[in-house]
Amino acid sequence: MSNTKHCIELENKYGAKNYKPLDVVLTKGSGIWVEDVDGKKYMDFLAAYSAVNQGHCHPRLVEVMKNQAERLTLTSRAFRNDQLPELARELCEVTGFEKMLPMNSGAEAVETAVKAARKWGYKVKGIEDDKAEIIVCAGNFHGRTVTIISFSDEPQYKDGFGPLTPGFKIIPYGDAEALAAAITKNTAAFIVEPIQGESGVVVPREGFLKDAAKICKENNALFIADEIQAGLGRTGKLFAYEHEGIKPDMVIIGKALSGGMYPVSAIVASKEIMNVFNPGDHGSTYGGNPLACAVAREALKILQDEKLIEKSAELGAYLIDELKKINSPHVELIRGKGLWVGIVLKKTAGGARRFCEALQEKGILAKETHENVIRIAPPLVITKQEIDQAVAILKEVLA
Ligand code: IF1
Repeated sequence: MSNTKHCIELENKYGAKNYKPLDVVLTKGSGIWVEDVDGKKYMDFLAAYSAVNQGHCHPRLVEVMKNQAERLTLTSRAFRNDQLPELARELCEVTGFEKMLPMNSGAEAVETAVKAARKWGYKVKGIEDDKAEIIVCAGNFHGRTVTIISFSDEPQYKDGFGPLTPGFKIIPYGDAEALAAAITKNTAAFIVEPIQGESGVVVPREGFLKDAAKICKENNALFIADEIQAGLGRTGKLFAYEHEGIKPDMVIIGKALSGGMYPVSAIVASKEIMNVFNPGDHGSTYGGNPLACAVAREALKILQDEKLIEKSAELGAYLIDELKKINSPHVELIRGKGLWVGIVLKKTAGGARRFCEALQEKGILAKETHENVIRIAPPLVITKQEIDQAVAILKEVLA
């Protein structure tokens, strides 16, 4: 029996079936490359949904992780540790915000943002008790907790998980007029992905984020950007909202904050907003632990030292140009920003999954989303030569 078959059988037997992954069992990774248990090598064109922007097993992250693991890993927030203050300062300095609050997963950071926004709504804006509303967009993906799925418009994410959390309104993505119409004196915040990932790398019309930020300001509601997937270089800027020259009131960060080493997330905001939290209001056993903080500090430095944000802008534009040159009967359109691209297939193409399986065969791992989109997001450490290599394979598969 091949190692692959063995692993798949074990997982199917003992694991909950909440995923339907490609049948590739990975055991090693380095940079953009991963290797399966049967020794086959692949280019990773998903990068764990942008968590591995710095590349697999980045040597600097491995080193910091090892050193910190030997020193101190967890104190809980009942005591202080010497890594959190440094991460807090460094994260605030690179993002240009005054304060941060550390958590672990992306969903926890989104929950933190929801709690901060509601509390700000009551204590600062003066919304009547229990009346706070948060506006979100159709097609959003912000995580899997009960509160977060409560404001998803994907029926599967909610089916069987009620009763759901009230207090959310959904407007069409990219529609500033709908936001203006939906916003009321009870609106605490608007939470938005600057580019929607799960929805298929959907880039809103130019000016939408700018208009939305203005509407929020005029109505004294917080503009909150979920940059968990779009942020930290993926779109060719540190944060995707920078493409429109705006500054949100709060930013939610996760995934690549640890370069794939360990779950680390955070929100950043002004003092005024963050000060709604008092001791005991919110927290997490692992949030802000020294191992997480040491890794995140290094992950941020790698983005800067290796100029990965600039690389994403340059190589992303090159990749999109090259993909647009492919003459395929199956491709409807190519969209994206930086090294984040959705290849949207025609209805007649027979679904994106079969193309992802063909890519796997030829040594590229990519993941379909929403039936018809092949989503492409390699680690930002990719080279131009590797992009050329991948484009040649994509050309064959899409022919
Ligand atoms: C899975 C999707 C991507 C996110 C944004 C918050 C979170 C995510 C913008 C929550 C997470 C993930 C989760 C992962 C697959 C992936 C995903 F297809 F499900 F939607 F990337 F497109 N905000 N996105 O994209 O972060 O709690 O997972 O750390 O398997 O659910 P998390």
